[in-house]
Amino acid sequence: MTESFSIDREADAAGRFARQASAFRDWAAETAPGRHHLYASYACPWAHRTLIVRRLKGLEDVVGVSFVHPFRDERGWAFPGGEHRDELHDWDFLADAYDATDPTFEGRVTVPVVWDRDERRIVNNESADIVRMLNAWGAEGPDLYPEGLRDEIDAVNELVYANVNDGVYRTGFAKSQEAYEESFSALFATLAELEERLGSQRYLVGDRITEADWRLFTTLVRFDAVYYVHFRCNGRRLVDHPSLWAYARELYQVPGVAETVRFDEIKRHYYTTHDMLNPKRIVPAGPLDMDWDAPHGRGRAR
Ligand SMILES: N[C@@H](CCC(=O)N[C@@H](CS)C(=O)NCC(=O)O)C(=O)O
Repeated sequence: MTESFSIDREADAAGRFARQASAFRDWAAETAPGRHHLYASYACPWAHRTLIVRRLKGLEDVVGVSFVHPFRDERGWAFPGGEHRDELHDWDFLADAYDATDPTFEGRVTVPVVWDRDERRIVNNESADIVRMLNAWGAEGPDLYPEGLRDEIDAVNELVYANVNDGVYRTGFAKSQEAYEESFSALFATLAELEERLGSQRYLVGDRITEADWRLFTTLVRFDAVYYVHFRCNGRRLVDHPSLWAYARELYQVPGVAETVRFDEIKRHYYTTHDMLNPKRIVPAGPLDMDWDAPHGRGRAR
């Protein structure tokens, strides 16, 4: 067993969780039906972005997808069968894709991954790149990274990534009280800032939904079910932020998006996979008070 499969998490000397950099960052400017295949997990917020963009850009018949099982042990993401099988190679583990691409790869095996069937290798395993490739490949649906808004989208992404997307992980995987409090404060300060912003505008950037919104959404949708409890992000719940909660419901209700949200897999993954946080692997039954289909009321002038 290599070190790369350790379940424990990396941390710096002060106990701060440090996410590894993605290893495969090639850019595929175009695709052809069946050429690229996505490896994803319904549980993972980074993979979730790519599933949403694949759906919204009408790429479901162009880019195939295989789903890993939500439970992950020291062998990494697996394809035990049924709904969770590798549609292309019948591999047992996602590590096989990394191995086939670079036998010397020693990092953590992560989702999402875009596999190139012609070149028989991973092209890219960084969700930020993958959403942009999918956005460029898909002829349908809105442009999620429009030319004139790119600087502003990049700026919002940076804040949301550091303090919210990665922030919940840094809070949950902190190995010291100081590291925990540092990311906890940044997380809730940023959520307060976003709450205010979304009180006066409908979306994060401009007057339309962009990739910035989907990148925030996949963390928000997991917040009360997982991060509030499992990662000790218990400052406030999503439902305690009226604008953010209505905004998240609006995004959830965009046609096609709800089908990408699998609360069963999300909860099962987090609560059964991180034994250092939840050794008995009991999956909390709540929340019981969130109606994602309730009217969001975001269309009104503000
Ligand atoms: N920067 C990567 C991060 C992906 C990532 O960390 N994915 C997690 C799942 S939520 C993973 O596969 N973790 C496996 C592991 O750490 O062993 C991206 O955005 O694509």
